[in-house]
Amino acid sequence: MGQTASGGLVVALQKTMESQGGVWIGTKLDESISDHFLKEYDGGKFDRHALHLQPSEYNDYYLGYANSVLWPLFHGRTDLLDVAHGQLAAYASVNQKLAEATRHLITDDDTIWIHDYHFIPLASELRKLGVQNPIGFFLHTPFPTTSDVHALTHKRNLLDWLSAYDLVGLQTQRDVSAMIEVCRTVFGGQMLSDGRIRCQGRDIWPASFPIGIEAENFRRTAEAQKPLAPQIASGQRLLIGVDRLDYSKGLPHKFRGFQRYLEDRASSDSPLTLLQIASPTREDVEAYQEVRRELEQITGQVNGRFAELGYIPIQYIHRSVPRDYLAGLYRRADIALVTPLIDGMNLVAKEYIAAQDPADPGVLILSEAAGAAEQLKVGALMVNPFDPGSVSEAIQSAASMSREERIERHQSQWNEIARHDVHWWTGTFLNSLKRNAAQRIEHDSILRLA
Ligand code: ADQ
Repeated sequence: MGQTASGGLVVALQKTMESQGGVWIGTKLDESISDHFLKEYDGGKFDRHALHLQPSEYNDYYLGYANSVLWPLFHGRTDLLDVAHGQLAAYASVNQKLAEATRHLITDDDTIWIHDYHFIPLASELRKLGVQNPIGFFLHTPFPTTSDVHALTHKRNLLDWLSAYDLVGLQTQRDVSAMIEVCRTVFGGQMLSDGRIRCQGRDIWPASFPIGIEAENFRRTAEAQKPLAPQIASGQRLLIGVDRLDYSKGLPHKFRGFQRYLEDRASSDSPLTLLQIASPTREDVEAYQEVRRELEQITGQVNGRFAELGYIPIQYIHRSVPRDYLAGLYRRADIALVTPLIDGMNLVAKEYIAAQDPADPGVLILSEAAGAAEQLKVGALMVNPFDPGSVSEAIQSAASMSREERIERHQSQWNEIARHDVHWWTGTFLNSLKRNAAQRIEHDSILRLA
């Protein structure tokens, strides 16, 4: 680790692993190797292992099938699919090798929890090696719609891979509905009364577990931060955005929405500054380079048009920042602009709520397309991220909202994220997983006796 984590999965799982212990296994590019090996790392409070990948596998498996096929597909961007020969084979083979390399680490009483779209086939590979332990899967991204799944050449794989799990965890009810629809229309599946979907003699067991943050802890971190006066002028009203620089986060749309606000606002109002912190991500993939170029261009245009002496409309910072500093920035910001075009959950929305001073909180502007909308829509100002007018209106409402209304909205959001925090998420997922696995094992033993 060592660096500042700026991916939602890593941020969430780090907390889970620190409190529960266990072994965290992943993959890692290693340009010096000609064969696979599993290496142990010092994980601090838990054990870490990584399967080292050769550059060609990293290209075809990680940058290729995982991030140029599955990621865009799961985010409704089939226009960005970059399908190349050998990617699917590399994806299947890395998962198979990971199963083989880790088989010896698994003891009878272990529970196995596999995360995200890079490793969907892993349970099926482990089952082939005789692993009978409870195996759960959690998808951090949205589940694709039926029309998007049709863009996959080998769709049947999804059924084979997902049905090897005792539980498939999804972020939202929207995702569960999408999965049911895909199973029904693509695989001819039927819902069973206990929530399973039976497709061609196989069962998939989906349920939603909205991922949370360490809310109390994050609140305390934000509270403990010294005022950020040297960096941000004291009277400056601030909008904050914090995102990986990913096309799903809709950063160019956000900047155009902010531009519309600058055009629409009354000239008597002192304008807000948008502080956008965008961490670099997957920079080897062409689609990411494009979104970065676009963002730099819009920033230049907006600042060129609206900047004045002592006022820069957009401060765009293209790097990760330490988490405690981030917590302080959230607390300092009057408004958060969380406007992904689509998102599994979006932890930034929850971090912003947690960081606020309950007696004088800021306002969350949230995209209707973020998974977090299912939990936070009551307190947030909801926007259509594709419509600059919708974003502009929300900024104006947030900027003029009374303290009483801000407190009331914040209170309901805080109650939600404090109750459904990352520990709740881990506990409910693992309990459901163990229950389902026990049911499978009992069912299998009845079949053997019959
Ligand atoms: P991400 O797409 O990475 O996660 P998100 O949920 O917003 O998105 O999490 C990003 C995390 O990284 C947050 O904790 C944020 O604070 C941090 N971060 C982002 N930019 C940063 C920066 N510049 N500096 C420091 N920290 C930064 C995926 C899915 C999401 C889902 C999560 C968790 O795409 O939909 O919410 O997993 O399941």
